[in-house]
Amino acid sequence: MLEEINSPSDIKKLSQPQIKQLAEEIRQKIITTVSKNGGHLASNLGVVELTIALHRVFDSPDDAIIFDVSHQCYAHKLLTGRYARFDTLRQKDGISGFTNVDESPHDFFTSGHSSTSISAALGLLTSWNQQKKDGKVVAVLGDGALTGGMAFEGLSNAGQLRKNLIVILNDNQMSIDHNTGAVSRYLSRLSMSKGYQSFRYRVDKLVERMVEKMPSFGRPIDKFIFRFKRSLKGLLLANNLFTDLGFEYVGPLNGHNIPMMENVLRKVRNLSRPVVVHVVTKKGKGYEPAENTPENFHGVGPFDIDNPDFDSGGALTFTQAFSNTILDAAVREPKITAITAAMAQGTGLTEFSRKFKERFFDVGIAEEHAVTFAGGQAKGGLIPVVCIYSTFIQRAVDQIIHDVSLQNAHCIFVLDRAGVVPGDGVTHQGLFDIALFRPVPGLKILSPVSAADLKLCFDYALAQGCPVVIRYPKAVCPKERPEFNQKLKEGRGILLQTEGKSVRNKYLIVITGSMYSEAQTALEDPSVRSLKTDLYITRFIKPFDEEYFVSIAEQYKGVLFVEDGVRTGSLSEHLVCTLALKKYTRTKILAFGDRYYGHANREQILEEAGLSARGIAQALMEFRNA
Ligand SMILES: Cc1ncc(C[n+]2csc(CCOP(=O)(O)OP(=O)(O)O)c2C)c(N)n1
Repeated sequence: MLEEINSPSDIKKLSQPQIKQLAEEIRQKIITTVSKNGGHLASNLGVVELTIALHRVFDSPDDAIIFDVSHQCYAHKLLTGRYARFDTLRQKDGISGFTNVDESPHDFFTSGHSSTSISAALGLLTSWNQQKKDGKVVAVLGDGALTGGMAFEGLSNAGQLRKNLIVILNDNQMSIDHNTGAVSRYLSRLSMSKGYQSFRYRVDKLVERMVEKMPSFGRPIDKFIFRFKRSLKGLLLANNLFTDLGFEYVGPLNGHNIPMMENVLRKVRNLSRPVVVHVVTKKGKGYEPAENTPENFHGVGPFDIDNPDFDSGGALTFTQAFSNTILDAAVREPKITAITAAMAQGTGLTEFSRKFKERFFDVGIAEEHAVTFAGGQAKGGLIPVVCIYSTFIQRAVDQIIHDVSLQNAHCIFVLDRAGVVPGDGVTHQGLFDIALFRPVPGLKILSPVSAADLKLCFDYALAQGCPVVIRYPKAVCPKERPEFNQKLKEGRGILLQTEGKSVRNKYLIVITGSMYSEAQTALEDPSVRSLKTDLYITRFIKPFDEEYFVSIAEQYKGVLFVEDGVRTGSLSEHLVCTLALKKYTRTKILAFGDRYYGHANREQILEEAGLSARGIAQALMEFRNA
């Protein structure tokens, strides 16, 4: 049946038994595709019925459905004409794992970062209203996304503007891991009150009837009556957070009961005020392993459906290397705390959270708060280690400048997924951190090359009295070399020399730590090998010992810079200028261009940007031939 669905209008005519079958087909399609391509499984399985109900009641794209983060948009994609391409999910030139404005008119926002849907939806609705365009706007966000401050900024503004914004709160009590924080506890209390909704309805009716019997005396009295109604209702039933902010509130509803949800959605469609529809769903619904441990099926690589097993096969990743590093360090240094913004597993903090419970803080999807909270902890004498993906720290640039660096607070920022991020696409690449943080005074930035180097960098960061950023990629650590164990010298890198030629006849490749494997592979290319090229691993992005570097670099026949970040604002660009001021101009830069890079695997993304092993070898050859 799913094959026949080309647009949401095709599902509007289906009977309820057909709809049930459709939901089952969507689930199977999601499970088989994600098992092959990887992707977000548990979140998508949880919203199949909700997505069907939304598309039966609303008329996308005349109405807009905006998914928060949008990692849960697979059923939406399958119902909006992307079934035929669904097998290409997250693959190069295939469809994205998130909503993407370039992909379909049904995707109103290119999303990937959390807690933005209410603001985006409210802006769209305001725009449509001002242009007298009909059309309803729905924001779908999870209870995890509701822990993000931006969601509350949006709610506050929506409560004030009083437009018919429809907010669907998809409450599965899970963020990636179990949701944390007071907001999460609050939602649990709401969803436990089973008879609440019908009670609320009866009280509403009763109050309306009482007020109708009162005579009208014009505007001031109307205002008084409105307040009277509110307080009477407030006396008879507890208002909740949403009603207090000016929203109607409906729920909690069973998010797997399509007819019931359709019924409610049809009613809220025509309200003249903002409304929150609180829907309770089961993350991972329909696939037992994901229902049992949804945290293991949030974002996954390919897996065997009958026997899922996510063992990395023994290869040490940077994430695991960091996990070991912080565990060791925390035993030695009791002042260390670890802070995550809902990414304990992804950043390698699960073990830390078990062993050092009282020193571990999952603050929810609240990167800005995480950073300022760390600033406060540091000022109080602790050494907070804030673990956030490079792409998500973008949110907290001001907090790093204002609340940490300006205070010279001794915080350590560990940026996982720096550089190229496979699979997730434009919203998740970690290409901006160097350019964003290099200009910040008082901040040190390190880019370790291996697991041993990561440990050295971490120990160095612990010994500083100032903020330090450590960035590394989503990748397996390269094989150790004795040089990687060299003690850190502030601002200086690691020089790996080839033998056989004088420096004047050699080329130098200068890399950020994450580019070591590709540079090394390039150097093994037979044509490049004959060039006798040396490698300088910068280790430090900042501070950088320029004098020392220039004294080395200017001896070479040419210097090729390879940096896994955007070129504008890069370290490479700065060093090329530094060398040029010394009248040395035989330089070339390989870095990411002034555009966004989509979903593909690491090699493909690097290839596209010219930074693959092949790209490096080619640049070196062209350089020589120039
Ligand atoms: C700013 C930001 N921080 C972190 C993430 C990583 N992340 C993706 S989904 C997710 C959990 C979302 O939970 P919820 O909104 O409840 O949706 P569910 O997956 O449970 O449906 C997190 C933390 C993100 N996308 N954006």
